[in-house]
Amino acid sequence: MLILTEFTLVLILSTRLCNSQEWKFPVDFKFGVATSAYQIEGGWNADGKGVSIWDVLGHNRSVLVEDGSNGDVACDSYNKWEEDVMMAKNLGVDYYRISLAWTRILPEGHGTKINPAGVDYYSKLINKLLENGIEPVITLYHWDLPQFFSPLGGWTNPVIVEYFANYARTAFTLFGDKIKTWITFNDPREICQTFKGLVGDVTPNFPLGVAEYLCSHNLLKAHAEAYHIYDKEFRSKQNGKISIIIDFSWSEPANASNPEDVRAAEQNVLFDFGIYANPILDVDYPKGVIDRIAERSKLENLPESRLPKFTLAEKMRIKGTYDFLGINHYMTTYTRAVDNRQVTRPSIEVDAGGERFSDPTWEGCAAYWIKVVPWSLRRLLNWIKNTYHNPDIIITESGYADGSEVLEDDGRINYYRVYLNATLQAILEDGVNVKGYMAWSLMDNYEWIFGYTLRFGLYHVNFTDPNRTRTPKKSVEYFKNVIKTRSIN
Ligand code: GBH
Repeated sequence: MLILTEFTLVLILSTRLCNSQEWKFPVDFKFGVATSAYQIEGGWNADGKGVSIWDVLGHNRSVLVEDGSNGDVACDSYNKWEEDVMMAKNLGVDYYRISLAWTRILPEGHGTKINPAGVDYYSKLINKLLENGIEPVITLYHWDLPQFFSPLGGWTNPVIVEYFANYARTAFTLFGDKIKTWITFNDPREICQTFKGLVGDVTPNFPLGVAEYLCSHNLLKAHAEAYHIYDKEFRSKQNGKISIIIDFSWSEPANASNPEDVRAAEQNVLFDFGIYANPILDVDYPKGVIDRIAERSKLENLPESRLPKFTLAEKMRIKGTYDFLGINHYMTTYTRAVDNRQVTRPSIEVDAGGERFSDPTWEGCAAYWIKVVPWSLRRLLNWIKNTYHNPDIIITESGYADGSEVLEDDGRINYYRVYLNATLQAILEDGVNVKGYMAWSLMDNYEWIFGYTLRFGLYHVNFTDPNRTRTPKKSVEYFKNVIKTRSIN
């Protein structure tokens, strides 16, 4: 029996390796590269652009940034966009995913005063991409909130829902005739958990364990409003698709035969991912999240749960607001169950519970949170398939960081090789509907609070050169070849 099993395994493996005809990306599978506005554009106040919370952080509180830098110039894509398009074209990608700077379109963040130079910038970029056979994928919100909303509490204030809806409608009106794939938000988890719905440092009295949930609540409503606006006012003329991107960090039970660890890992998945995905792909927050926060709130002697409640009408308005699901994936941890019934200062981390750690044998990279653990991508794709009726999925970000100016980036090549292979396994062996894969990133860029210390690019950018010269790294040839042959080598 054992011999037979091994034999079968050898057979499967050799079929997979030898019969490369089979081990290929399906014909409708698309490849892409991704960037975001604040991370590449620069031109922070060019031609009438308004100020965002990241402009303010970069100017006034750059002590929070690893190298004290900001995105004032970044990759200077505000001027060098044509070169960016040529780089994407050289790779042979189907998609180039960019984000719009809200403050370039509506400098005040609100109202109807549109900045024509901003519209012109994105129109030129979109047209150039289309001329070169590349589909622009547009993210409306990749973290650069107009500063106007900051004193109001950013995403923790429900007034933001209407303002975002206004911005979304403006973007659909301006660019929708050329855009087939829209994304409302990039990574609610980062917006609401890492940055607490605002950005940067939070005061010692900041209401953690409340703010994160207010942010999620408003963000989900804003997403749903944008979806319905598109659906009702634009879809019939513009024929595009719209969805959200949710960051998925996978938690694996420390000991899979210990039910407590299994439960703790599942709870982490619900707090990291399900809390944003479930209201959209199923209905309401996951039961595990609702029950856990209610239980903790009771322990804290609160009259009601810290998790806000959706009305039935709100639940139905959010349910189903996706045409596919966007996933960013970087992080894997093990989770071990710990006794955390004691009352401490509330936060989403404490609510999520468990203790996370990584396996010291996992290969790392310059970004401490990224480990090369490709089976975790396959697991989370299967988790989505099984939990949410096998939706169409686009992996909208996946990538690897170097901490120095490496051009022979073999670590990155290996990363893409094994993660693309895990994607193929999920598609061909598990039947997950993955429709695309976008590398983060087209080029080295401003990595938020890590400044320019982490380099995620397929192309190197020289940040000390006023020209911001781009140079292909070795991974360009690799990724290009994957796209050309539609197979991994
Ligand atoms: C993506 O999100 C972002 O969409 C993209 O903009 C970014 O460039 C890319 O990741 C690479 O990081 O010390 O608390 O800041 C993933 C978000 C952001 C997750 C940084 C881990 C570090 C933890 N990542 N974060 S913290």
